[in-house]
Amino acid sequence: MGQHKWAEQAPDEDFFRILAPDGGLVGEAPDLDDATLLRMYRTLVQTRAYETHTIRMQRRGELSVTAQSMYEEAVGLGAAAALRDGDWCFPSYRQFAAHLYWGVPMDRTLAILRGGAPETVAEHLPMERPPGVTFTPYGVILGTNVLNGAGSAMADKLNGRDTVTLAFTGEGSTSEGDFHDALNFAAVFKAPLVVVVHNNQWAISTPAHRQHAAPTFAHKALAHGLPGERVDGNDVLAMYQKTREAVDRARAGGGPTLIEAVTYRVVDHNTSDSAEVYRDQGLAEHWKQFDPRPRFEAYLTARGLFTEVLREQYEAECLAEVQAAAARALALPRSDPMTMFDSQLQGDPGWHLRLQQRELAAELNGANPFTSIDPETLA
Ligand SMILES: Cc1ncc(C[n+]2csc(CCOP(=O)(O)OP(=O)(O)O)c2C)c(N)n1
Repeated sequence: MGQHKWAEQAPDEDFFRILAPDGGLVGEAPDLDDATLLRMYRTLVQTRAYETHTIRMQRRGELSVTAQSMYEEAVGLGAAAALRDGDWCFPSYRQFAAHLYWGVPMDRTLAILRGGAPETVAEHLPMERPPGVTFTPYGVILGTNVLNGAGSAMADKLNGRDTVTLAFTGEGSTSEGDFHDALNFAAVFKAPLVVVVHNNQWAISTPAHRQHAAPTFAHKALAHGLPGERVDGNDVLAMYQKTREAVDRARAGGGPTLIEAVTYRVVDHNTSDSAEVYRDQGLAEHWKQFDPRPRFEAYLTARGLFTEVLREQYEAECLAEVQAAAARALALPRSDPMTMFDSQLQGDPGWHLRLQQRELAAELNGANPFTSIDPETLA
């Protein structure tokens, strides 16, 4: 039986943009100093080096699985650059550029991909807030980090802090109940939350038009009564500008904003996926011309900031950084799989988790988890 391939629908180009695809200015550039622009550019180079290396590590069996943001790095980067020290970021698994911009050590994200200790969310969160933006471990369970982000934003509001929370989610994840619970709650209580919908048009093998019937993902803001923006997700400056406006509004008490970042998943969903099985790869090739990096380079060139020598210098530095981080991550002890049940829930986790706990213990001891446990003993 042949595999069905969905026909794709090109997204409407009616979105906010500052840089044209060739890097020329079509809007007013945000007022960013040279050091910040170069930090943003270096993060683009760093993210690509990091992701290229993590794929190599996965192929060598050093990581279980990893997702990439290659060709869509501007979403995480532009949005996160609009935060300031003390703010929070709740990323999903496709915004490594956001982590890297704020200096989250690469070995920390590599340890998560590797199943390295520490295991629990609680252990990953620093007790003392570090300088800069605090990142939660990236959310793989779709929709949850938007809900958690809404709670975090509300906590800051109730405690009188002027902190803003940025949460990312994929366009497929907007079909999860958690996403709507979060927007509804945040809008009613004016939580200082900015939600970026990273619309790369594919939720693994489901194209956006088979997944929801609203005209755009930004329209979901209308139903919940908060501002919605649609932005060119391959334009670093546009992502920065619209997120900055949303962050400033949230900090001033104006409540949440939803931003749809329109981009395209040029690469596979993750290292366990083969996109050519379910989609026509011609469009992926087409979208490579909107790569945010040469576009930003053109802007930096016009500002007298970019040279080939600088790019080569950054590439060499970033490769050395990722190799050093990989060596540190490989040296970390593996976490004990049984600890995944600790610190997640208070009190009795309930019979179903107790069953899973015993099934895992049986499997680790070489027994068949499905025949060696009598569920009746768990009641
Ligand atoms: C609650 C939940 N259901 C299903 C999955 C399996 N899953 C992982 S990624 C994914 C698709 C997500 O697509 P999208 O939100 O568009 O994000 P993208 O990966 O394209 O960035 C699915 C269904 C999951 N992680 N969590």
